[in-house]
Amino acid sequence: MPFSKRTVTTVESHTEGMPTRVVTSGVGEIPGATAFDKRRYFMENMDEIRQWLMYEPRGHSAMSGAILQKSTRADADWGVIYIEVSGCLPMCGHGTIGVATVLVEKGLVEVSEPITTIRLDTPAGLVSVDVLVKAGKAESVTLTNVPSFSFGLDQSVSVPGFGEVKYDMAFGGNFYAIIPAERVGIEFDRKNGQAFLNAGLAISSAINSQNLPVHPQNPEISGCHHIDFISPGEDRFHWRNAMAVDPGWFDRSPCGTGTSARLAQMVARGVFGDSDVLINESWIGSKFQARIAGRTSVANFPAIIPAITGRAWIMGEATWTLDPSDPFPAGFLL
Ligand code: PYC
Repeated sequence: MPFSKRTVTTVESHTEGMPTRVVTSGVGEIPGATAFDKRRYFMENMDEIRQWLMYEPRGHSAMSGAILQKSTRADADWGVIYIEVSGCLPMCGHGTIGVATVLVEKGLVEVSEPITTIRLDTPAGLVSVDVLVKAGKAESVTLTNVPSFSFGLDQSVSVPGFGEVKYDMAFGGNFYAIIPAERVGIEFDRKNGQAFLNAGLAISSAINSQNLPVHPQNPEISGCHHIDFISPGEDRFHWRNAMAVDPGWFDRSPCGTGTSARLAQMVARGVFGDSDVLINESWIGSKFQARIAGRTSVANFPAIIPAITGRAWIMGEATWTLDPSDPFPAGFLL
């Protein structure tokens, strides 16, 4: 490839409708003693790679991906740095399900049937996944997420155009503000997508300026960029969500870290127990199952270990090259 300034290979997957572009080669080893350090180094020094792969014309306004790395810890098989249009999340549930599916189906881990267990070194900590494998195919993935906790029930901020808005703040690998859809006066219907995105942006901006959430053990994890508008489903353990993400897109999957946060919030509200199973349905109707795999604490916060089950599919493989004369080496967002 004589005109290429950079070449990266990817496996393209989607998890319940949400893309995970899994980078399998070409980025090299990102410097850092831990996955969290690697994420910081990548954000400070290599962000043009994220923009190049996530923004248009190679990606789109809701693009998401993950870069495979060597693990920085002896007890993990692979390291992962999550990338998306909005930046680099410490943890991404749908991305983890996509990564696990790619690792199994592309033979990047030793596969055993019916369950292949993979341990991932993520910026948010060690995450273990159990992949249900049949005839070499990853049928579903159950991810045991980082400890998730309710950060505060009945919080409130003043939001231009909406007045005082009450929400519950919970952490599931990222911070989530959880708000019943009817509270913002918007009918839970796809035709109202833009209205939910506008409300989500206004609310997250108000939260980040008036009541910034900061992780009690890692102050570098702060801010709320995900607003989880929830709506009841068929029974008390089936919920629908419109997950509005800065700078204005919906998670197409039910959102793994969001589902973890929601579980922690339901536990804090006393409406979810150890033997219950939550069906969390995305804006496009795809579903994750969630349950409590254990209990722990994070600083002074009682926490749960969520287990989230979902499916991912490989759609293809790509080799991305950067022509030095390309006018959009870092892409663009409309
Ligand atoms: O599945 O955790 C998730 C996620 C975060 C943002 C988009 N998906």
